[in-house]
Amino acid sequence: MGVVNVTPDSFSDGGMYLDADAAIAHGKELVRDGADILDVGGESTRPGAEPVSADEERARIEPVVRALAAAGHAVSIDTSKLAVATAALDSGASIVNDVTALRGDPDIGPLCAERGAGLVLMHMQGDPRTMQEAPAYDDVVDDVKAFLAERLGVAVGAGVVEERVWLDPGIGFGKTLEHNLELLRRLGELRELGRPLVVGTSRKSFIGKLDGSEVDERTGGTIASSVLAAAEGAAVLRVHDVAELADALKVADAILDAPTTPAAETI
Ligand code: PMM
Repeated sequence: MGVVNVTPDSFSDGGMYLDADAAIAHGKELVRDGADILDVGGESTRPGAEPVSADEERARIEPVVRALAAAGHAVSIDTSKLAVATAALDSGASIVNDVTALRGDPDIGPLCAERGAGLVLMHMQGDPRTMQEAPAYDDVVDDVKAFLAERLGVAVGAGVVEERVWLDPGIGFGKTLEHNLELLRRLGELRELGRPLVVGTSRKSFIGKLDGSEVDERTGGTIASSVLAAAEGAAVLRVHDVAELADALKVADAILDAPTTPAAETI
């Protein structure tokens, strides 16, 4: 899953693709690099980010989703707002990536059910403005697992077909360095939920805490964490550096003599 942020302030690539044409060209490049899905987002979820209005978010993403879907690419919309999700599905997106797991706008559940859309449910403790202040868990893996099981139940209760739901531990969303490492180390336990796992470590600050890198220098840490997540059973890796990860996965697959991630059409 390649990231296409149409935002002025995402922590990793904010401002680079705010212009729709630049975002569309970037999405197409990610597909050439090996992305199976393009995750288009119009609101930054970085720690401390200010929310944007639905109208603004919609205006940012609509032309980008429309052009990329029209070019035949699978598009997910990274949003927690019903109006934005609706506009994206109307424009050809086929997956809603909701980092609030239906807590921001519960009507996204029935929307996905009605449209037959895929739905990514992600764990987050707190909200982006405050989530890194004092993250705390009894056992981070057990707590995230219980949360995802509960939200999967909510989605299915809203009519979403279980087979269309993917689950994400939300690396960096209300987690300390140790929480992130523990989740990645014990990712296999989340597979017991029976749904494909999405993992997004790309350029996140826990990498900088480990190797001292700035946000634009985190490709190595992104690749290491993503390949290990794949080896632990992640089905979808959400990254900015698609070409580098695609190469790394080819090598990992050859060594393990098995595909680390399943073919997109089988997920
Ligand atoms: N991370 C970000 C945004 N959306 N969605 C999912 N499902 N999982 C993630 O880990 C995730 C996400 C933050 O990264 P960005 O600001 O680079 O987009």
